[in-house]
Amino acid sequence: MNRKIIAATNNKGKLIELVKILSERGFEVLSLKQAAIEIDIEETGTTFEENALLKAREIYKIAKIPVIADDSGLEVDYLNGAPGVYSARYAEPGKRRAKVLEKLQNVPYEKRTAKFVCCICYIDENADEQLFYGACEGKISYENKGENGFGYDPIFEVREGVTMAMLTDDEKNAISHRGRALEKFVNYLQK
Ligand code: ITT
Repeated sequence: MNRKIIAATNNKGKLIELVKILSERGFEVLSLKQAAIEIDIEETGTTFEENALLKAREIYKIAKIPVIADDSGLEVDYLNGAPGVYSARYAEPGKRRAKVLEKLQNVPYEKRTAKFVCCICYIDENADEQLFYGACEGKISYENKGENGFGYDPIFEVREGVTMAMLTDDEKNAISHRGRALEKFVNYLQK
């Protein structure tokens, strides 16, 4: 199987993960840059699926070849699910993790539960649309730890004392919300 697919994202961290996971499964993944598409899509949806659909449709309209879009975020139980769908806009760049840590100051460990969620939207060569979901449960740490990954990874503990940013790429992809959603996508195509 060698299928060409455009990854409809401007997020470098996501792109690296999408390329790694999908190229290992026989896909040829093109970035927006490689597809010569320069666009900043306004995410007007209020749910992960709405935004994933919106991004995939916008790129499919331009490229007319299969597209995959990822809408994802961090849901913190103590914050009633925030930052959630607004994870990318929760605070100024570079200040988002600090904002979560500050809001959870003095919150005991057992109440720091959170999950990463991901909705993948795939549009195929016939313009058929499919959605796939993945989640990864964990806890918010008390401080940043680890250098790998991106976004909220350094404050998301997958087990006590170990953040997502302390895992290797392969370890993250095996358990992450994105890895799980993509696994479902790959299984769907193999059926
Ligand atoms: P595109 O829309 O161009 O794909 P984006 O960064 O705006 O890029 P989202 O709207 O889906 O993407 O925002 C998701 C945010 O959630 C992202 O910016 C990160 O801050 C966070 N996030 C998602 N997946 C993550 C992961 O695997 N590790 C850490 N943070 C993640």
